[in-house]
Amino acid sequence: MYENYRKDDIENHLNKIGFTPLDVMVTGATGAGKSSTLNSFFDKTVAKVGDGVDPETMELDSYSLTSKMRFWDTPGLGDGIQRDVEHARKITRLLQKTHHEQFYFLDLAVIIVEAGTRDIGTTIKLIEQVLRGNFPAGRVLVALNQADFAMKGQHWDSANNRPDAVLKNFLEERAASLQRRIYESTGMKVYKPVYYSAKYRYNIDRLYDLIIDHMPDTPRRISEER
Ligand SMILES: Nc1nc2c(ncn2[C@@H]2O[C@H](COP(=O)(O)OP(=O)(O)OP(=O)(O)O)[C@@H](O)[C@H]2O)c(=O)[nH]1
Ligand SMILES: [Mg+2]
Repeated sequence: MYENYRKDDIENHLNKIGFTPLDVMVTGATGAGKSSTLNSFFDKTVAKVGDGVDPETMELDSYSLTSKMRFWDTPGLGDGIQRDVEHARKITRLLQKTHHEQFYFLDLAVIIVEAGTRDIGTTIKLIEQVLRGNFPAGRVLVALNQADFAMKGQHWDSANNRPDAVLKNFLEERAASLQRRIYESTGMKVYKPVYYSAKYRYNIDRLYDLIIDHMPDTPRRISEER
């Protein structure tokens, strides 16, 4: 479904960068729905989804959507102190990976946050301890998943596969508050998060738009960053 979506926009951007594919890391707290989100992009099961009890993704896995765009699934933080240390180390290694010691490998990072929780401690920790210092702020995007369950399943209009007016309002406010809280806690300015449901494939195109609209047009040259 997304193989041909905004193909020209993607190609034009990537021509400016000068190489392909665009490497996008998907990150966030455990259980936020990173793997489910990737499955929605691909319209099939590519990444293993958890049963909601134990954390599922333990390693880094990459999936190419087209020859132009590649996604990296990562293990979520918030799953115990020792595991968090190991997972943070894996993610950091990916963030520091380079092409020919000239360019950094990753172009963008997307942080997935559960729409139904006000607890963004793990997200803040991820930004402060892993992303900040290893990755430029302008390349970090934030998205709220599980839009269907943000009010514990209430106000989800399942007949039309979308939130009703009450839930929509709630999600809008959540997005604005998340953007503000990230800035207050970390000093990082992010674009207003989009909200979507990986489970019901609601607004998946909005998430894809967020990525396409904020694709960088320069490579991350090592010498320029540090
Ligand atoms: N209601 C609802 N549930 C979802 C949605 N997306 C994911 N889930 C559920 O949330 C749980 C965790 O999903 P995963 O995709 O495994 O989450 P993850 O972020 O990859 O988790 P880790 O790999 O442990 O870091 C699973 O039970 C999913 O079915 C959604 O949009 N709506
Ligand atoms: Mg996972």
